[in-house]
Amino acid sequence: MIDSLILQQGSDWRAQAEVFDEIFFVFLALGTLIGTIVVAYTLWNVYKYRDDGGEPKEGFDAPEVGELPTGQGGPKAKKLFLSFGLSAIVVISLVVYAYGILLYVEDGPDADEDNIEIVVEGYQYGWDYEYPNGHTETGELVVPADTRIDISVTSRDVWHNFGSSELRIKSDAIPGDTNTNWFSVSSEEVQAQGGEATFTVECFELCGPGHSAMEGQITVIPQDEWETWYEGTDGDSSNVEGGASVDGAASVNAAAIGGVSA
Ligand SMILES: [Cu+2]
Repeated sequence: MIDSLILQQGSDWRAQAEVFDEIFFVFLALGTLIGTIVVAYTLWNVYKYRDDGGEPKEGFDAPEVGELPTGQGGPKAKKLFLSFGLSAIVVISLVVYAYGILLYVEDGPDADEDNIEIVVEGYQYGWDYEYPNGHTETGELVVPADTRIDISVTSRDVWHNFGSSELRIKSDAIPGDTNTNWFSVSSEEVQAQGGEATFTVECFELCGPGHSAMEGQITVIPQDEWETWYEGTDGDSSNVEGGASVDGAASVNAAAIGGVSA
């Protein structure tokens, strides 16, 4: 089970939300399973070794406080080594599994350079977004579906923290420093939300009296709609070459991204 989960990440893009939900589920399921076994085994021993008022059985080596378990009838400390060994296997498996999957979260999926880089700048009390062509938006970040969005998060006044609970992303916004993160929303999700998926952005660092109202929004729309919108934005259009060539680039982009996610 653990192997197939790690391998799965190379074959397809997975949103951070999906990865974190999976880690949460794996830890919850294993914790519940092991907790049930430990509590059941404890209760069983409480019953088995209860004081029923009778005399102890012949040759029974009763455990004493402070003494290592001896493994009744078997090699010394058999149960101790068994439980220690099983615990070690479970813990090491979880560490390897979680570390492997978190490396994917760190690096993100391979976007073949079709990613979009957005500079996010926090201020008291809101968010500014700068697109590759120099266009800026305040409050609402509009991005295309099925695309890896790379964000560089910084601040122009005090410490903030840019995050979206629904997307499971969160990055410190520190003046003079830049933290990078990524997210990607599938077109299936956009369709499920009626052609436009919206996610609330909040500040997760107490930054002043307006902190609790420091909200923004990430809006994800279909790729073709986004290309049209992006062409219409002002600012330095160095990355958008205008006219027919943009349509050409857009369809090449869409084909390349389709190929990656297929
Ligand atoms: Cu803030």
